[in-house]
Amino acid sequence: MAQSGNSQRGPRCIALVGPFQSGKTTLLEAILARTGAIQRQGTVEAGTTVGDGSKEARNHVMSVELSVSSTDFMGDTYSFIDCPGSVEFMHDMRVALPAVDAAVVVCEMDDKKVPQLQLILRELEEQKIPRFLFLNKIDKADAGVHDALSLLQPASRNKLLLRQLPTFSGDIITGFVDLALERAFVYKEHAASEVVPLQGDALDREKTARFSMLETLADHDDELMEQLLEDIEPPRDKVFDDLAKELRDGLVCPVLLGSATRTNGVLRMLKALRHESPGVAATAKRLGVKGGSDAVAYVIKTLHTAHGGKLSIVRVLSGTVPEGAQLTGPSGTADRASGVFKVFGQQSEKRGAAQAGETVALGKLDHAKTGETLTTGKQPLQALAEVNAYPPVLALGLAARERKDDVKLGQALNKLVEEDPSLVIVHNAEMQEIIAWGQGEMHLRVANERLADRFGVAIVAHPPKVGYRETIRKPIVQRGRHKKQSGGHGQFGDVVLDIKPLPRGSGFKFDEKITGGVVPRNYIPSVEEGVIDGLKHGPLGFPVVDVSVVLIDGSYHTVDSSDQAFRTAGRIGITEGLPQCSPVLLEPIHHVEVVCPSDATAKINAIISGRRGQLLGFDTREGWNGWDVVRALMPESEIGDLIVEVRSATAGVGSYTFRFDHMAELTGKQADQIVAARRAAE
Ligand SMILES: Nc1nc2c(ncn2[C@@H]2O[C@H](COP(=O)(O)OP(=O)(O)OP(=O)(O)O)[C@@H](O)[C@H]2O)c(=O)[nH]1
Ligand SMILES: [Mg+2]
Repeated sequence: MAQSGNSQRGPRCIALVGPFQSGKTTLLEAILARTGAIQRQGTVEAGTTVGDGSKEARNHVMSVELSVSSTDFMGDTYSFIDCPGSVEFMHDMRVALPAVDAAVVVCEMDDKKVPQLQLILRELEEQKIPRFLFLNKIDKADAGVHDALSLLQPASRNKLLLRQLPTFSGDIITGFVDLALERAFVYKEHAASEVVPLQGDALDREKTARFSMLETLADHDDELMEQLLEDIEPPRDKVFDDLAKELRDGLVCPVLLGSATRTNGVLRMLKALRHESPGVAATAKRLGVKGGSDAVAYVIKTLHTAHGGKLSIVRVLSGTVPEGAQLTGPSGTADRASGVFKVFGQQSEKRGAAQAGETVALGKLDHAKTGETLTTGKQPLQALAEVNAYPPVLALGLAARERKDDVKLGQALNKLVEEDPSLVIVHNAEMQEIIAWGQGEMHLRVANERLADRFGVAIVAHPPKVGYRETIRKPIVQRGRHKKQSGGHGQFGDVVLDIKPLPRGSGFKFDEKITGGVVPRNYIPSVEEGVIDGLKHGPLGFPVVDVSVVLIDGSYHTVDSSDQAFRTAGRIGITEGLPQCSPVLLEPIHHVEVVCPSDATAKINAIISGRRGQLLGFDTREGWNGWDVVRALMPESEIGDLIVEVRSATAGVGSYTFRFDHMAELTGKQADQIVAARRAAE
């Protein structure tokens, strides 16, 4: 077996991914303890893990951003990217994936977490990332592993391939047989498993399971298929080569067993990575990196630390990045790397040049953004991957608690978005508010905490304002007259406006039918401006739409008339006219598409109906086994926190997108309340 010679594949970069709370951070801790990078294995409960080192992660006892830690194992360096499991923080994982050699998908035998597993596997499948499944929490497993595989298989597009067979003492899994090595082990808590003889019943089960593993491999290897048919025992090297090749080509997903808290199965997993996961050369090839004398690096993550300034965590895909390297980004601008750092959770330690395969942090690359490809060459490189954040689903209005912090808030938000582009900041001029759009409740909460703790800006948050409008239902002809005699020069403007409602969605139309020059031509644009001024704030307190105004009559004064006077007259005319036109409130209605696992569809329908939604129907979600898409029309005011209910009805995986559809009249008690609230606010 090819036990040696793996260092030719160089430093590895491995993502730890998987459903929420499946044990990724704990597994990283076990890996770091097992490889001697830390003396004692910490726990997430005690807040002592390397992976969840940030203040926000500790506070919430969950991962809220990715975290990188490097360690050495059997002569090679491995950088592990501990990714958050929550759907709300998935962008960190998605944008880091292009640079990794392989992913370890940490999962559980839990049917409730299968849709989330499917979501994550889908990302890996689409990005063509070789992946292992690490079936964690085996210490408390109560289902058979075969049941687990049939439970998990629907989440994966490629075949799950059981690499290890559990062995039991009573109902408790006490060890495993490695089906490739054909060797039996018993777990030792926080120590290497012990090899035991493979015999009796375990041997029989091993033969069956091994045969089924080989059959799966043989689906893609004719020679192996022949050997199986002819009852020839394939050489062990061939089995390992097939495992490595089929993993790399995305044909199979090997499944390993273990317990992160007990450090069981961790060494086996590391060995599987060592022997079977591709190295940086294969990853560079997958991404289409052309080797040459210039170094190429991919930015996995951007951090603005409280003290050290900006750090860009990169994977070097080819060449060498020395301290002080000039790195050119896609825009063609070059920055000088001020320091090359080894990263270990929250710690970064200065080190020398980084070689191909290594994952390090680079200091002060002012222009570098997450997901970009940098080069030591002069010419910018094409993007190796393009990972756009999912559209955000929840909005929050933000303001600095103290006015003096306004500028600081703006700067802090820029940095926050640079760290996490799945957060979108919108400056809404009409509403005069800053809106933070995020991936969910926790995502926005963590953003606020970062603003306060790391950037020192205390925030007051409020629900974002709904884009209400108003219109009229009846026409009127209204005079607007402005006359002022103050001191010398007076002001005079006089207009007659024919105000009429227009069909929904028409906006505002202005026209004139002036004859005989009763309003001189040059003043007419000012009349229109005055009308527009008046429409900004209708009788109910909102901008007025779907109105036609025709200037039909008026009068002027040779000395006292002016643009300003006619503008004022126009505003007076519309402002006095509108309240007599039976004004009515309009609310924005959006077309909403909710995606959810099919077993939650009925619940989603109920949620939509409960929020004044009009169901348009549902279909199976194209390309998604076991998922539906529900379409509806919903008022904007009801969409506000829709995601919170959708997530809780779908074990965290449901989501939605929306786009504006139309404005609809809103009357009755609800409208009265909105108008009253608006008046009170003014
Ligand atoms: N029984 C048992 N519990 C485990 C095991 N691994 C992790 N846990 C527990 O599972 C919970 C979640 O562990 P984490 O390591 O934070 O899981 P995670 O996947 O990093 O969570 P997120 O990053 O927030 O998605 C903790 O309570 C762990 O103690 C295991 O092997 N066995
Ligand atoms: Mg975690």
